[in-house]
Amino acid sequence: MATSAEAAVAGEEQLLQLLDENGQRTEHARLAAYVEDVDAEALRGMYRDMALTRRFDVEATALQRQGQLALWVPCRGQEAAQIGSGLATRAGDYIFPTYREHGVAWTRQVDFAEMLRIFRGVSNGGWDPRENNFHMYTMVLAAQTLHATGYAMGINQDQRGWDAERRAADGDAVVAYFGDGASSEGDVHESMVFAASFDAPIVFFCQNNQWAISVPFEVQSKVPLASRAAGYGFEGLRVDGNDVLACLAATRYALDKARSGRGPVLIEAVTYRMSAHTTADDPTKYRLSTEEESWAPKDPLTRLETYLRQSGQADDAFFEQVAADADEMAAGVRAKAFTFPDPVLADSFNNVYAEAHPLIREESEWFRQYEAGFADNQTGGAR
Ligand SMILES: Cc1ncc(C[n+]2csc(CCOP(=O)(O)OP(=O)(O)O)c2C)c(N)n1
Repeated sequence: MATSAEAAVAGEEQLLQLLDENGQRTEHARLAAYVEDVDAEALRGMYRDMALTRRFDVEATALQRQGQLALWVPCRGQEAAQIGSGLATRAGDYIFPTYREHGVAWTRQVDFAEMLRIFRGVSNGGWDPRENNFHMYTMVLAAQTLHATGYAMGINQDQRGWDAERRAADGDAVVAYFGDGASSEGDVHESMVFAASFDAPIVFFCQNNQWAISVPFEVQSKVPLASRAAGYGFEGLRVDGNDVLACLAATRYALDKARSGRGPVLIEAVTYRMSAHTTADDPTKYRLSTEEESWAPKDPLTRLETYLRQSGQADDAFFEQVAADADEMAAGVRAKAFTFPDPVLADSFNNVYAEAHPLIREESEWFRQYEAGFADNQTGGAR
């Protein structure tokens, strides 16, 4: 019989699933309890959230191609992992995203258009993280996992003296999102050691989309990422990341466990990045179209649509309405993006430190003089 390590190497660890790729419900004794309340309306809502996220992604990609955004980071294919996990959170929970979590942002009521500010280059952020407990995007891989663990340890301080029952009912938790590539960063390791040592209320949610730009998953890890959790002394779950119901159930379970003081959980959502890494990337240079095609039948939207139709929980009229709403949303996002004012350069200097700093003041003055040098040219004056 294979040892657990050998089984992990062979990728035999169980993939948790509630909705298979043919759109059929599957039984799962452990997860089922976490989606008992999900009725037809909730399922339609999840479909709608995924469809709007995909439509937003298409619109943002088009805006980048038209020169209106400096860059776009598509999330096509990862909608179930994002909507399922995002919907599992409570308002008081705090989310630390990477840079691709547009669907999670949507579940936290962050306005889609506001999310374009950073990619249009008019802001270093785009939204106020305190309004929705949804942190700024983090471009430095895995840095946010340290912030997230620190925040979760802070929650422990705030909730000191609370018993497990009160924590479960009223306690807060943290979700840290990162990718399979980021899992190779030392920051993730340090975050997990601290989180385990202090039973920090945190769920590490890794979207394993198989590629870290051009580096395949096999180079990041010899074992499924979920199995790494055991090395830190906490639980790891390997979930079908294209199954929105399984992602919802697994994240609800993990958040319950973490917030009630029973330690962190690592979720590895096995999914696929169907688009390019960013609009600056060309995946045809490093992966085969046959691989991309092999993931198409697992599409998270298609499988939920199949299930909703076959079980009579949604009809043509519903899907037509969602498509129309999505087009209307996309037009609104586009129109709003054009209204963003140009950034004030002085702010870039003023926002580096909370208080005045002599070096920044010096650099700011140098830049002011540098810019003033162009004024003569513009007015045609002599230099
Ligand atoms: C510390 C650091 N190293 C390298 C990079 C360059 N970089 C940007 S995205 C990326 C790949 C990330 O892959 P993964 O974590 O799997 O996330 P994905 O983009 O696939 O969602 C790399 C290497 C970076 N942003 N930060």
